[in-house]
Amino acid sequence: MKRFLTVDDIGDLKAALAEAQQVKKTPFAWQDLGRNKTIILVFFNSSLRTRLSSQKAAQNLGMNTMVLNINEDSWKLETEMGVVMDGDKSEHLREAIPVIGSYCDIIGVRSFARFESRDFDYQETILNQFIQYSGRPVISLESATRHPCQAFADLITIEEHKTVARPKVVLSWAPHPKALPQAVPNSFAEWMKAADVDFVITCPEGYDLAPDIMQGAHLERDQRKAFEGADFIYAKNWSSFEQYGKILSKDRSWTVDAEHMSWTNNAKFMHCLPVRRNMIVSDEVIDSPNSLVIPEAANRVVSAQVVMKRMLESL
Ligand code: AN0
Ligand code: CP
Repeated sequence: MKRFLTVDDIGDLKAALAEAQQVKKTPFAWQDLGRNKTIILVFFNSSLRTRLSSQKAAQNLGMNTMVLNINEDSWKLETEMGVVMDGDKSEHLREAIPVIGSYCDIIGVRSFARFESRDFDYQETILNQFIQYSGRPVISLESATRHPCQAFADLITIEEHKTVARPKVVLSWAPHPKALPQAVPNSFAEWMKAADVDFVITCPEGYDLAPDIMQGAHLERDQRKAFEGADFIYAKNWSSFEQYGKILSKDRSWTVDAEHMSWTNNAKFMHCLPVRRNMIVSDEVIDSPNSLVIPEAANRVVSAQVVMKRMLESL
């Protein structure tokens, strides 16, 4: 595996899930695979889970890990091509990326949507530069439009907790005070469409995801109807794709509370975290026995380890 950005990069999902089960059962079985290998994790944005689960996954595989927080530990980086660098940016990505590549065998990058230009974000300008100039396999640790390590962990969690062969999985928009990227819902939708589940998206007008993401997903505008018979509720806020990066609603009637959950088939509650309590989900729902947020986060080690293992195997 040379890159991990979308669901297409993982190949057959059944095989990936079987591998995830193996990795979870015997996490230290591949300690030799990563010996004398190094992964560098580059963060343009904050992280708790991605940072720690990636480090843990690398450690389980016997790899060395280095973490670079751009703007905090390093020079401020210029990302535009062809500019006169007379501002506050001391170094260009064009040099920084191959230098980082020269110190490691695998690179992980987190670079969120910037919301300055939909084209810049949706063309994955930053991530593609890492792919093009590093000479190393690249893992997306949440790019402008995708969060594949999260979606893979979500799929593993659904597989572990489902009680019917083909569960109904609902991705529900929920309110949030700040404009958030579409990366998590994009990836979740992409992975659920590829998985053996009945997948429904519910969101207010103006919050439809990109057309290629919506295509093949069942959209139900009425949140209550969407929740009826659901086995899994996956809540997430995202900003508008149409009116790119805008907050069009903070309607708290979309907050997932006990009444919302009463419409479901005793559904399990999921969220990628970090979550704002009583905005996205009420205390009683996230604290209930049906909440999977902690095992879901724990599975981030498993998804990251499968990806890194496959990359090490193809070095
Ligand atoms: C980010 C997002 O919504 O993309 C990261 C989620 C994993 N969330 C926040 O910035 C709160
Ligand atoms: N879910 C997730 O990616 O969390 P962090 O932003 O803390 O890494």
